[in-house]
Amino acid sequence: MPGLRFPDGFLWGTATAAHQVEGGNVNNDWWLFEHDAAGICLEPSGDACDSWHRWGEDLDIVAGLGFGAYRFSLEWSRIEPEEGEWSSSSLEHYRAMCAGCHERGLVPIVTFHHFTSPRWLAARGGWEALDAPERFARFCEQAVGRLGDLVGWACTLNEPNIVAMMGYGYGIFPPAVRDWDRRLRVNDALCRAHRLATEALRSGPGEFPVGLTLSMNDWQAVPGGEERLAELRSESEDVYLEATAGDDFVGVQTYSRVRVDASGMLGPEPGVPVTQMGYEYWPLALGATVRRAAEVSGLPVVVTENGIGTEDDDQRHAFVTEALRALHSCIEDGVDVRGYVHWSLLDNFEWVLGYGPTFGLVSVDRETFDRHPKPSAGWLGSLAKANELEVP
Ligand code: GCO
Repeated sequence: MPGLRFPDGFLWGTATAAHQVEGGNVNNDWWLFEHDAAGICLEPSGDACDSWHRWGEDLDIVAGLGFGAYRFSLEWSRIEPEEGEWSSSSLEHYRAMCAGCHERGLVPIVTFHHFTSPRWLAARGGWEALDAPERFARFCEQAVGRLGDLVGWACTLNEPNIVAMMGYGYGIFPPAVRDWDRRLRVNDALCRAHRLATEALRSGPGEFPVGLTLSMNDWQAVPGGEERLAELRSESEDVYLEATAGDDFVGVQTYSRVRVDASGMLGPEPGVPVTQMGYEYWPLALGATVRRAAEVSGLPVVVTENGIGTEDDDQRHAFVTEALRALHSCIEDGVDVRGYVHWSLLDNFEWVLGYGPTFGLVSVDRETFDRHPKPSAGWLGSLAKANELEVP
């Protein structure tokens, strides 16, 4: 049977994030949070995947598998270790990563903030500091000044909705605040940070698409849950989708669906398998969120994260196959989808849960840091190279 072909020039990549793979990120709010004796982190990030030193090996794997893009993030606390103090060597490190992508035929998709903030900003109130958006924009200006000519795509903020919800609403990310009003105010601060950062990135060297990435769920109301669903989705997604006005794309990051009744979010439906994260196994969610992001924002969409925490690589293969079929259906219906970036390249530090959940196409020996591609890595890389999904 003919396969499902994706548009010419479709971007196929895989993703990581600085704090989850580099190791030794001691100068940010997450390092402090991980070492809080009264905290909830199962284990510290420690050396992570030692990608601060092994990034060349990572890029070799990405290119060797057949992908055309690599998404990674800059660690703000390395580049600006103290307020207004800039590390030239850290900027050169990330410039070498961008150049290394180009040398291997990979488009660098650079995320400027992936959950972690410098200790000095956290000490001043984090995203509640009145000038936090301006400090972030200044960091983006400094970074793009050194990297802009090599950036392929730029993501200003990774999942700002999660930063606000988990850090200021549920209190399970730094600064562990549980105050819904403060969470809503941080939404506004992050939307402003995105706007100022976008201006800074566009003012620097280089020409590249700019957008934010958003954690999006396939929201489904059980009878009577419609109004509550609209409320929850509005404060966690729509407020950010509306802030993308004028952007070049919106990054959609989807893992599952969420059912809602009149009182709020429901747990997994009995009988539906769940993944290592406790999410329902729901690959079709990607089609729903891509359609909604395009509809609300009116922008081209890049899937900047999709994947599954599972120890069963065959399940990962099946999950991604169904997610890509749903994505292809969006494209057939006219949705402007520019790429698919799989989360993640490596099994890595999954925040509060530590190294338990395994999202990687490649496993990493926790002692030697040796990389071991799983069968799904070769399958997805070959699919990327062919730009076609074989239909079983
Ligand atoms: C997120 C982050 C990633 C996670 C991934 C799996 O969406 O939370 O972008 O850092 O590791 O989503 O949970």
